[in-house]
Amino acid sequence: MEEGLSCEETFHSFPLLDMQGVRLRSYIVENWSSISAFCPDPTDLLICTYPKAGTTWAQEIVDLLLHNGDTDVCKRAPTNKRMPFLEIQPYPNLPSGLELLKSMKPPRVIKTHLPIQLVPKGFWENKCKVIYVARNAKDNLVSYYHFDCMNRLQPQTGSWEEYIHKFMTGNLGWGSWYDHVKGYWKYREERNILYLFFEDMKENPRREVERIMCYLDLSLADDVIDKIVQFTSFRVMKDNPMTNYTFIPPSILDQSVSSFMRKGEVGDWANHFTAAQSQMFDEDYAKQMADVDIPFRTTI
Ligand code: PPS
Repeated sequence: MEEGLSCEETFHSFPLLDMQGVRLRSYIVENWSSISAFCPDPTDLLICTYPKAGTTWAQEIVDLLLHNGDTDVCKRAPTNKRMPFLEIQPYPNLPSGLELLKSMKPPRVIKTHLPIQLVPKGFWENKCKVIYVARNAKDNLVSYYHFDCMNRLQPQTGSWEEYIHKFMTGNLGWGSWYDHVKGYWKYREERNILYLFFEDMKENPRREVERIMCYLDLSLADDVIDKIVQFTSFRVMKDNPMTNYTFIPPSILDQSVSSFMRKGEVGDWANHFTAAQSQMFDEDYAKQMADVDIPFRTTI
């Protein structure tokens, strides 16, 4: 359990407010001036995602790559302590992402869910490396729905049908999935962003681990890469108390409602969408994504 948190404490959800047209938890908007003023070191690495796209998975792979596959070192602390979440201020008695970052020396691995236009400009000015993980809209939606059901800090989900509409209209924390994936896609070459897909990571994790390794200018031995692939498999990460978010108390993340490491699959959306919902979603998707050709896959 994280220091400073008690199981008995009752937590309430944060309302969503608008920041330049993006829905964000109120405390992010209230602390916006310090978040946007954050200036990274050029050696810092940023991992960006729309929520539930595979952040934790990418973080674990990166941490292992940076530590030559040393699994003991990567168990030194929970994910959120090893790799601070830039814009998060969980609760007054817990350090914010910015406070954690201040206490760490570069090079640091930093997590954000901010859309590209809200990423502090220092990351671009300092030419930091940036890894983006994108996940197909339907599976991303399903994962976010289950997370919002178990996360006491997030607004109420409403019904599944209502939630689909919230997703389609960008009325969820961190805004529109469509704008998010398109924003990073548009700038991936100009800003040297490594743009990864969750589905590719599932299909061939070794290939994607190697892509990340090359992007980080690392060269690890074959057996170390094998070890990293094995240690970052869904099963192993689900059982690892440093990656499965059991370090957050159930009064915040109630894993009896849904596990943080829930299924980790491609295509689970088919167990949730009715045929009518799927058709309605696909028609809207075609319109929202008409201006871009990002090779998302809803099955592998
Ligand atoms: S968060 O809260 O935004 O940081 O969540 P995030 O880590 O982005 O996404 C959580 C989903 O990623 C799945 N996951 C994995 N899938 C396969 N393999 C591995 N190793 C893995 N690690 C995390 C996790 O199970 C969530 O997806 P769902 O579909 O809900 O299971």
